[in-house]
Amino acid sequence: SDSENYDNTSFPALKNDLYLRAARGEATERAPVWCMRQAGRYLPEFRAIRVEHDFFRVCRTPALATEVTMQPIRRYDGLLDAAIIFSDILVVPQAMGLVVEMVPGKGPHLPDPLHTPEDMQRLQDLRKGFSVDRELDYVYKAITNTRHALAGCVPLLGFAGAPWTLMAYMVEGGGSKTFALAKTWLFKYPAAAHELLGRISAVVASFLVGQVRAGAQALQLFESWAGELSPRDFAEFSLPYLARIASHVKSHYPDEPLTIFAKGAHYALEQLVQETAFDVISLDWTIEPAVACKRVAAAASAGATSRSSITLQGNLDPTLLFADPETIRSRTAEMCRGFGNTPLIANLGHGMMPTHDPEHLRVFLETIHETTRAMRK
Ligand code: 1CP
Repeated sequence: SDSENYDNTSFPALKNDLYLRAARGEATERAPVWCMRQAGRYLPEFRAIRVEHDFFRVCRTPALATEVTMQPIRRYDGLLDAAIIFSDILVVPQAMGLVVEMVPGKGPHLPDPLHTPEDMQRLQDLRKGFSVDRELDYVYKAITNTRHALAGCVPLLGFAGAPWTLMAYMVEGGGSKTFALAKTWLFKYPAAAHELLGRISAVVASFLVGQVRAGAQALQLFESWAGELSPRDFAEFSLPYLARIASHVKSHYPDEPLTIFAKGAHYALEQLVQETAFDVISLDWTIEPAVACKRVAAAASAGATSRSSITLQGNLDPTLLFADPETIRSRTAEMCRGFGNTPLIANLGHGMMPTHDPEHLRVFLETIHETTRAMRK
């Protein structure tokens, strides 16, 4: 039954809509739960696939991307409330013309990054015939195929990297401790930085619209390196692009739930509520749930376009999954209580790590189910 199906005009009916209802701010009988990087190297079944196939080969082969996306859904049978399509945020810089390699045990490596603004000439240009839909069609095919494989058991999430985070990789050539090169661009070549961020934004916006067309039932934008920016620079170099992308997607698909994960930027919670169209704000673990709930509620009612609700997502420190099961249970329950009655999509505050024990993730998932069900009785 691993035959491929790229028909995006009719999909199996959705059986578990907890994630979608929570994202819309509706009351649910328990909080839905999923985990960033829920497919990946902490799973032996994923490592087995990676022994035989290069990372981007998996992304580009719909049958393999579907298989890897399904692995955590199968293993945690009934415990996960969403699947996230297997891909990477670096597929966008790759589509824009940069070489991206995935170095085992290290992460993404761009051998020829953007050194100066002149290097932007090497990038594919939407004004000169570059087609996002053609270059990234393999992601759309993986999404459509996975929607059929899921058979409606949980919704499928699409995603993309946010402009500042993608720019950071495109200038640094990989991960970084200080992001000195990428931040130097912001301060030394602000006009070129804005041009680059604008060009990335246009690609990301159209990529996200294409993912919805292909079958993604909700989307998450990852601004993973937001916390490297000062609040002032986040306001200049990140927030306007996040807002632009969200309104572009909403102009095509007003009902599509959108999540923003701006890691390290909880100083900007109010701005995210008041100045963007995201439905869900994903929190890292450096803010207390109760504090986030209070601030977000206040911002929502005080905003110019006061919003009926904001859903929060998060936010257990992923490192807690290295603790013993009792500690995982008590700290997860504590987290759930911290969110109180605020619409919640339970998650970690960042992704799963390769050294996590899959059974410890199970403890987290079970605790979310039990605790939030009991809280809502
Ligand atoms: O469940 C899933 O695994 C979904 C697919 C997924 C997603 C949503 C992968 C697979 N990567 C991502 C997003 C992603 N990729 C982000 C945003 C989320 C986050 O902040 O964690 C970022 C920053 C990346 C870049 C990236 N890709 C890194 C981080 C490196 C750094 O700078 O610290 C790494 C290690 C990768 C490789 C990667 N992507 C995904 C997997 C499973 C892996 C492991 C690589 C391998 O198998 O060799």
